[in-house]
Amino acid sequence: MMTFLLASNNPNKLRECREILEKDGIRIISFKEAGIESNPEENGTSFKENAFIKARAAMEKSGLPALADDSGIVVRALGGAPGIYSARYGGLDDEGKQRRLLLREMEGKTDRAAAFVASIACVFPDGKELWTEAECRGELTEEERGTGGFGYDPIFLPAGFTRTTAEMSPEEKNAISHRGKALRMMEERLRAYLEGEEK
Ligand code: ITT
Repeated sequence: MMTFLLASNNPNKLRECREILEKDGIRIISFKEAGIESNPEENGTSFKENAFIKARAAMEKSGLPALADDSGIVVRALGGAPGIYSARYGGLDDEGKQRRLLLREMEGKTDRAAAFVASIACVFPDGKELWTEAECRGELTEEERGTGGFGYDPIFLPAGFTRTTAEMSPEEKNAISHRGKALRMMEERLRAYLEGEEK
């Protein structure tokens, strides 16, 4: 059994990471289950830097291999905003208010291209570090649709689909999402690394 601490305070990320990774001997535990708290300042300038800040802090506090997800939505017509600031877009901490602000900022814009990005860092107590990143391209809707998922899902339409990620089942979203893709790549890297270690 491989146990990883998920360095996240976002319950929706914890749920999705479990849905995607927990099989074939991989187990994810939360901060609560590990009995620690960690909320380092995410002062990096990229998704990658922030993912490593969170994973390293959690590994140091717990002594466990730690996985972190830093993610967000990148909107072309807004020069890449909200990007790494997605969780506190406009200084707002309410996901509904963030979505309404984003739709307002996009009013009248014909270029609605957007992408979700997920950067996954894994840090082991022996200092080994692994990293993967993936995106899910699509566009912003004009209004909210669906009640599944979290964050910006009700206003994100993945390319080639007619439903938002909030109108999809968890399985459908995970099959195409930024987080699903990046975590499946991480799983391959982890298994290869751990197999190599045993030899
Ligand atoms: P942790 O840092 O504790 O993991 P967080 O929510 O603050 O939690 P981030 O800084 O990585 O995490 O911000 C990610 C934000 O991007 C998240 O709060 C959502 O607003 C948005 N986001 C990321 N993935 C998403 C998804 O799959 N669906 C909808 N919105 C998403």
